[in-house]
Parts: sequence; structure tokens; C-alpha cells
Amino acid sequence: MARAFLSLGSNIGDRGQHLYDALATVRGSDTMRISNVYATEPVGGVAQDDFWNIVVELETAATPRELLERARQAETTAERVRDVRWGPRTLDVDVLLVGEVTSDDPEILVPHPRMWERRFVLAPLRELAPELVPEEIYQAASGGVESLGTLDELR
Ligand code: PH2
Ligand code: MG
Ligand code: MG
Repeated sequence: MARAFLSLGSNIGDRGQHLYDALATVRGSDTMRISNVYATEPVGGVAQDDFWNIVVELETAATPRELLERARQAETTAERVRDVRWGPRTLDVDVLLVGEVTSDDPEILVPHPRMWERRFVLAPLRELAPELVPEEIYQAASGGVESLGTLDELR
């Protein structure tokens, strides 16, 4: 079993509902912990609305590829349309870390190559796993983030 971390984000429609609806699919039958929800400034891409982002932690035997399949299934359920790279989306689910496992499959790079640059990833991640996010790395990352409390409180 490994500790795996996935990042979820939404900036179209009912952001809290999209995040909430993804949880059962992302979880499978694993044990899951969920960070607070963060309202976050869009990083990169086109001008767009703020995101809501969370990170979830799974205690899992799944491979990166199996986690990618769960992520895609949740995105399909949210009727995500892929047009603009880094553009607005109902739901984005990215695999960040899967224990010590690495993947160099271009469809599913693990660890996620851009995770250390993004506060919308690091703020919720460090809540769940402070030992993985050194303060200097957090400070060097970019993008405004504001904690909104738990997903349950927001629904
Ligand atoms: N996702 C991106 C690009 N930019 N910015 C924020 N704040 N949150 C995201 O989830 C996000 C982003 C690409 O997936
Ligand atoms: Mg992403
Ligand atoms: Mg993605």
C-alpha cells in the first residue's frame, strides 16, 4: 500500500458540487482524507474565474495508471470539455504522488512535474502531509490561495 495524493480543481459551474461528486470515483474502495477547499487564483492559461482546489490522500494499492483511469472517469462524469490547454474546466483531477513510485509514461508522469511550483497544489497538500512540503518550496511557489474551510461546510 502507498500514500497517494491527487489534486482536484474546478472553475466552471457549481465548483463545490463538482469536487464533491468526484470523490466517490477517485476513492474507489480506498481510505481517503480530504483537505480543506481553497479558492485559488488561476495559474497560467487564459483569463478565467478563480478555481476551487482540494487535495485528497488515498491509502491505496492502485498504480499510477489505475489512478489516472479514476481521474478520467470522474472528469467524464463532470462532462469536462477539453479545448484550451490550462483553460477553464468543470473538473480536473491530477495524480501528484503515489508513494515512492515514479512513472515516466507521458500520459501519467509521477511525481507530477509542475506540482512544486503551484500553491494551489501545495497549500492543500501540506495540510495533509506537512513533511512533504518544505517552507522554502512553498514560499517559492506562485498563485494566491485562500482557505474556505471543509467541503462539507461549503455545501
Ligand atoms: N489547473 C491548471 C492550470 N491552472 N490554476 C488554479 N488556480 N487551479 C488549478 O487547478 C489549475 C490552475 C491546469 O490543470
Ligand atoms: Mg491540472
Ligand atoms: Mg489534468
